[in-house]
Amino acid sequence: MKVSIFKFTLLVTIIITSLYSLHSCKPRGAQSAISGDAAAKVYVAPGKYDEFYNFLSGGFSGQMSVYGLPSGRLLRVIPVFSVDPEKGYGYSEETKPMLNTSHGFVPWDDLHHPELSQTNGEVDGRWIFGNGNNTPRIARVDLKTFRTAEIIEIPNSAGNHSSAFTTENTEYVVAGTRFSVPMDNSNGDVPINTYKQNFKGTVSFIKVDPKDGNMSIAFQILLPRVNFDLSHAGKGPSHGWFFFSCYNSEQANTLLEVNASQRDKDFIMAVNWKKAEEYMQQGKGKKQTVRYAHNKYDENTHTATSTIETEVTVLDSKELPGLVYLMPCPKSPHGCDVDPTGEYIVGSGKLAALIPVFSFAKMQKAIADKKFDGDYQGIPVIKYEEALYGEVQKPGLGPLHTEFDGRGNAYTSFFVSSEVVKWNIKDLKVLDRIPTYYSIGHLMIPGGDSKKPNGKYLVAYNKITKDRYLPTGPELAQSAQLFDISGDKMKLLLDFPTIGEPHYAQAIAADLIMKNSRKIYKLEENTNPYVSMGEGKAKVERKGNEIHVYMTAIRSHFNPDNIEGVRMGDVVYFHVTNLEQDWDVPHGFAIKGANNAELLIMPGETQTLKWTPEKAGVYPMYCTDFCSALHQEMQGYIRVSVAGSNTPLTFSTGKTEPAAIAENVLK
Ligand code: K7E
Ligand code: CUA
Repeated sequence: MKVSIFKFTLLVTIIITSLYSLHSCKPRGAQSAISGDAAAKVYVAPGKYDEFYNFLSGGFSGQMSVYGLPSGRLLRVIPVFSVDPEKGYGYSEETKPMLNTSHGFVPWDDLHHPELSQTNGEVDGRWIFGNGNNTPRIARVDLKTFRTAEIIEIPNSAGNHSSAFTTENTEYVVAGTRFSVPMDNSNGDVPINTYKQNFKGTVSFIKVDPKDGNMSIAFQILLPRVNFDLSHAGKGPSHGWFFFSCYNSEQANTLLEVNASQRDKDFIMAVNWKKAEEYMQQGKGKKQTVRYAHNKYDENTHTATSTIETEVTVLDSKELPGLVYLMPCPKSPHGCDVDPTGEYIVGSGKLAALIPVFSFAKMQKAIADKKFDGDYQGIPVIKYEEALYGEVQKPGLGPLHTEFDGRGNAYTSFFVSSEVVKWNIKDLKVLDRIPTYYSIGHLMIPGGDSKKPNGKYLVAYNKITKDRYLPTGPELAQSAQLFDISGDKMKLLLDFPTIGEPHYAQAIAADLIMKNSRKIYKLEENTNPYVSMGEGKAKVERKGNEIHVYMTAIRSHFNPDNIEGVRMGDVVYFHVTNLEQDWDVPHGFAIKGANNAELLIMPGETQTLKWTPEKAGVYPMYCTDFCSALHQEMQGYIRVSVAGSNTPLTFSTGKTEPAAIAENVLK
């Protein structure tokens, strides 16, 4: 047994290594492959706007980054699952609750798949969702503000990878567990090798409120113990269904590299979520006690709240006929992509030498005619040929993901052979192929997983950069590559470096977002309990050993900017309100020695920095964002006295003698 495992590993290693080495040296003609007019096609003149917003996941950075296309210019990094000292996200008192989980404050995650909200199967520019792959979560980013508005944790799950994909009217976004695990409400203290007795899989459907985007877990489906990898919703005729790729149907709990690559086929799982809704209405869901965090950011209080929820409703796929079916799919499927018509479902087996394309209509007929090949852990398995539309033969090596151009063509990324392959969905013929530098993961066409792709550009997100840029030590930025796909042949236009490790990305026409983009927060709508509505409202208050500084910031001073009477043992809260009402005039706030980041406060907003001084002395504070010609003058001091001192609590701006003395200390 041991010997055969090692032989197998060796074989795989030899294959992968030899394939990889083919592509780790620069292919000849890499430069000449770029045509002379490429530069003109990506040139966006100074002051002109890009045509598309491109939202990239940051992978292990936990953030999303926003680039313009076709220029490849970086426009913004949106903090989602990771703290961001640049913006004070996760450092200010107002934003800390966004990163709360059932495990407490988690300052990081691994974000893989951004997905834009859709209306009638088209991207609509309201929100973009993203998955937390480590501590399972889904985030919703509001595209009016480019800020994370909500994060919901997923119970009974570990490694939320097949997420955050949406249905055609954003009825649901989904989450599927990458790892099968013991359920949260069961005793998890079991031997790992009792996987087959004690571990289970789940997928979760998260309802999205069409008015405000608020998320809630509608139901979870209890499933066979496999690993759920990726997913996509049906659309058009297949609306009402959701498709998930699964690997490890071998149910291995160790050395998956070998042990989960034994079977010839794993599965694409088809979930009838309309049926699930019916079962929910019939009361077939079972309530389970769980714990998960649900965090929301309020735009008027500029404050996040975190609530721990304690219940989830579970539908057991084994007991509820018609809810879930499996389609065999060769071999270790990764991507699971549905074409714009909703009829074709493309599975990409990482170790398969072909791409299977399933037909939704055939799948429905097979179900009606009960063309099953028995069951797998109690779930009916549809016969492969009965659901199969056809196979793309010899497309390349290591297929991962597929996007569509809306003209009947599919584009699949091949990690091992490091290329994008264009093929026709109807006749399954390969039409074109183009190398990527190097080892592409995801690829993206604007709207490429929706009903209406914009088939002008394709971007490849590559895993390995090697010699594409100036060397920067052992680690290099990941590399994206922009291709023109408007003609018969794909053409490379541009390379651009990216942040973190982008997995999936999405793009949308700029005008769908620009017109709604928010410029300021209106001061009169600010309901933060610690707001100072004007300079006259600035004050300092003592509450026991807490000092609350109600501070204002306006070009180019803070009010107050001299504070005395803080004592050792006090905890100081700076509640800074930016009184500006002009676009693009944030003020920053930082104080010497704070074990924290800065605040970066938008016009009309209030944010709070918590500071515990560690010894008596005078501490400078200043504005960190260059806001005016006298930005450098935007500074002040806080005096901290020894514990028990009787220095009165005073505060002022522009007075050499402290004028205002806090009332509760005067008496
Ligand atoms: Cu292929 Cu997380 Cu979408 Cu990466 S996954 S590439
Ligand atoms: Cu305010 Cu610089």
